[in-house]
Amino acid sequence: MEKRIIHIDMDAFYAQIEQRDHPDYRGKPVIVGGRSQSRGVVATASYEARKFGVHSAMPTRTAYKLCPDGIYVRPRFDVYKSVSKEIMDVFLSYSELVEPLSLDEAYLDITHLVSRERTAKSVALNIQRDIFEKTHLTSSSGISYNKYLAKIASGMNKPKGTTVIHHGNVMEILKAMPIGKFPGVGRVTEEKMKSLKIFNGEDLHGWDEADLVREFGKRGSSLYRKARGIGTSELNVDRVRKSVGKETTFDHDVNDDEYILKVLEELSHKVSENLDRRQFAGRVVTVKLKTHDYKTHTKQMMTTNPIFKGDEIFHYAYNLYHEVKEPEEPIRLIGVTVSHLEERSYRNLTIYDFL
Ligand code: TTP
Ligand code: MG
Repeated sequence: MEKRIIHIDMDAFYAQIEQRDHPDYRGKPVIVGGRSQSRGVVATASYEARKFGVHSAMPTRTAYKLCPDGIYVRPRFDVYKSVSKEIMDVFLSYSELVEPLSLDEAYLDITHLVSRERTAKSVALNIQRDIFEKTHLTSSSGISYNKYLAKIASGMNKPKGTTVIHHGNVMEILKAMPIGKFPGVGRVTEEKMKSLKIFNGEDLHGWDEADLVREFGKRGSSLYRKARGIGTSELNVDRVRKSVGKETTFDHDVNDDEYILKVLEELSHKVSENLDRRQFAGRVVTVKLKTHDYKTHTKQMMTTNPIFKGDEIFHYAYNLYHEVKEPEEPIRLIGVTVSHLEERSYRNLTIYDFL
């Protein structure tokens, strides 16, 4: 089955954060980077500064000549890292399958979230909205059926873009693309391509695989495929979240069953919301509690079918609670987890899911 991959990339990441945190920088050319006098380079520039020709990796000295009235600031990596973490949390609330590429960009496999009623594009828009609500920062997204096309798409309408590359427009986009913009084509390769009269995707498309391999070695095959919209959709995911759990610590030790069960019911519904969002269901329910002497007790149970509804989770949690809770012992923490997760349903996707 064909996958649905989203590539998300924050707009002018460092510079946008500086503008967010310093309202007087907004709407102005902001350049984040090393010292202007000596060897420093530009990390990034706001879109206002880019109009002057300033860009990443340019010596700050050069930037200063192009844009003498710009606001030059030193990077605050701690802040950027904590924002990056917030973004990552948003991604993980949509999919287990997230491959971060740097602080401000990642691939997400959202195949399981797409249906007739819910397009991949609407999922991307929701993610961008959530990022904005959480961080007050804008991002751009690209949606396609493999990774490199999703990445190309996210760069097509920056800033605040949401761009889909599907089977109906892929060749048109690739053929018109300057050869230097193809992923994997650096400065040196670009020059060689041009000397071979390959200026864009259409020129590249005209070459045989064997000829490309002769000129560019192994990379020739990859370029041959890239000219045709073929690429991998497998994410490199090292950490897969295999369970969803919620817990509450009480202000003081509690021994009121009615009250504790009410909390447990709320937690069950929160777990359900999280599972629902990612279209997952699980086969094992675990209840955990900590007694007043900080000892942890857990009890788990296998369900007959994968479950995800709040009431179902609570049904199991209710029984488990009565098995694990000692009547005389007050507790200070209660939690419920659903694990052994699986995707709720698969269906075949078609080109129409993109539209
Ligand atoms: P990018 O995503 O490449 O750039 P950007 O987010 O600033 O702008 P946009 O995506 O809208 O084109 O890089 C993310 C951050 O990484 C960037 O804000 C600063 C840092 N960075 C460097 O420090 N040096 C570099 O050469 C590049 C390219 C980025
Ligand atoms: Mg970016």
